[in-house]
Amino acid sequence: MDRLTGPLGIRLVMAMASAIDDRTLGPGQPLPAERDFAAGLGVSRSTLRQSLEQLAKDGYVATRAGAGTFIAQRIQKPITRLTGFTDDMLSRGLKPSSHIVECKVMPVPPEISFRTGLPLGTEVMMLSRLRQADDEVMGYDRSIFPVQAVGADFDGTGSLYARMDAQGGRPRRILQSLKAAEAPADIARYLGVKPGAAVLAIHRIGYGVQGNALEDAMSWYRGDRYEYIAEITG
Ligand code: 16G
Repeated sequence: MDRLTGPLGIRLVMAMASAIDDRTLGPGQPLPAERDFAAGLGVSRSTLRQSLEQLAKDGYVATRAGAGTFIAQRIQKPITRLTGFTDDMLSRGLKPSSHIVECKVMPVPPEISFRTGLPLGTEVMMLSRLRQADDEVMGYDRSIFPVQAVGADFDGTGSLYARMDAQGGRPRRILQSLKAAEAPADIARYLGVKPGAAVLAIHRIGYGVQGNALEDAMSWYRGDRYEYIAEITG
C-alpha cells in the first residue's frame, strides 16, 4: 500500500481485491479501458493507475501487452482439505493440465527411504510436472511414489491421485510443510517467473490408510497465484 498517496486509492485497492476474492470479478475478465474505468469509478486516472499497480504487485490483476488488464487467475486453497491439484482445479470450474518434465523409475533414494520408511530397494517413480489451470501455469510438482501404488503401466499422464484411487488408494493422511521461498533457477524457468521470485515451497509426505508411505513430494507454487487459507477458531 506504500505507493498509494491517499485513502481513496487504498479503498479502491481493497474494494477490488475483495471483489476478486469473492469472485464478483472473475479470473480472465478484462477491465475496462483506463479512461472509462476511472470515470466510472469517479477517481482520477493516476489514482486508478496506482491502484492497479498495487493489485498487479499482489497478483490480483495481470497486464498483457497490447491486450489490457485482466483479473488474474488466483487459487485460494483451504489448508486442511486433503485434495490433489486436479481436484482443486475441477472444483473451481478450471481445466487442469500438466506438462511432464520428467518421469522415471528408480530405486528409492536413501534420503527418501529414510524420510518415508519405504524400504531401500523399493521401486519408485519420480514424476516432475508443470501444473496448469486453463492453460495458466500455477505450479510445479516433483513427486516420488512407489510404482506399486500406481501400477507398472502408469506413464505419468492424468491425475496421480485418481490413478492411486484406482490402484489401492490415494494418501489419506499428509504431513506437510509450507514456506515462502525464492524460486530456484531451474523451477523459475518452468513457472515463467524470474529466478528468485516469490513462491510457496511445499513438502508433503502422504500416507495410505495402513500408514504406508504413498508420496514424498515437493511443490513450488507461484506466490502470485496461490494462497492457502484456513478457518481458525480459538
Ligand atoms: C498436489 C500435491 C501433490 C500431488 C498432486 C496430485 C500439494 C502441495 N501438492 O499438487 O503432492 O502429487 O496434487 O495431483 O498439494 P493430481 O491428482 O492432479 O496429479
